[in-house]
Parts: sequence; C-alpha cells; structure tokens
Amino acid sequence: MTRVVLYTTPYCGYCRAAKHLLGKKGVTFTEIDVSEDMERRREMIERALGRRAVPQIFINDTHVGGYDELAELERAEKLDALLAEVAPVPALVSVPGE
Ligand SMILES: N[C@@H](CCC(=O)N[C@@H](CS)C(=O)NCC(=O)O)C(=O)O
Repeated sequence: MTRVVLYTTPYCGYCRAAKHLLGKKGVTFTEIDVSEDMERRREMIERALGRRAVPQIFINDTHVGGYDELAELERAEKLDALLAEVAPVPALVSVPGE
C-alpha cells in the first residue's frame, strides 16, 4: 500500500488543494496538523530539509514538497506512478527471548 503523509494546518488553501488532488486520485492519506503541535512541526521541518511552509507532502517517505510540486508531478503525468508504488514493509524487529 502507498503511504502518503501530509503535514498541514487548518486554514491553508494549498493544503486544501493538495488534499483535493489526492482525494481525486482516490488516495488515502494521513494528515498531521502542525498548527499547534510544535513537536510534529519540528519533525516536518527536519524531514522537509528546512522547509517551513505547509503542506509538506511525503509519498512512501519520499519528500515531494508542497502543493506546487504535487501539481507539477500530476501535470507531468508522473503522480500516478509514484502513487502506485508500494511502501516498503518496515523491517521486522526481533524481540529478545521470543
Ligand atoms: N508553494 C507552496 C506554498 C505554500 C504556502 O505558502 N503555504 C502557506 C500556508 S497556505 C504557509 O505555510 N505560509 C507560511 C510560510 O511560508 O512559512 C506550495 O505550493 O505548497
């Protein structure tokens, strides 16, 4: 399954546009509201290599960027392929004694 994560804030037109585009693609995504969660905002900035604007979009842990970049992928007909990629299964963790 494709893993799509969006860091957003509630009153953000670009966030709405990104969610609309992904919704049109029938994609399920996880939305992380960073408006009041400084820990997750820091996580977003770190994962997005210093970018502070919302949305920041990740597809299978690959940083896509904001809405403009997402829309550009769609315009270039590259978004469907990216969304069709299956997320790598996290490595199994062995529990000592089990
Ligand atoms: N080019 C960006 C624009 C994003 C943007 O301007 N987001 C606004 C909120 S809708 C924002 O975060 N502004 C505050 C900032 O840039 O730090 C995109 O396409 O996502």
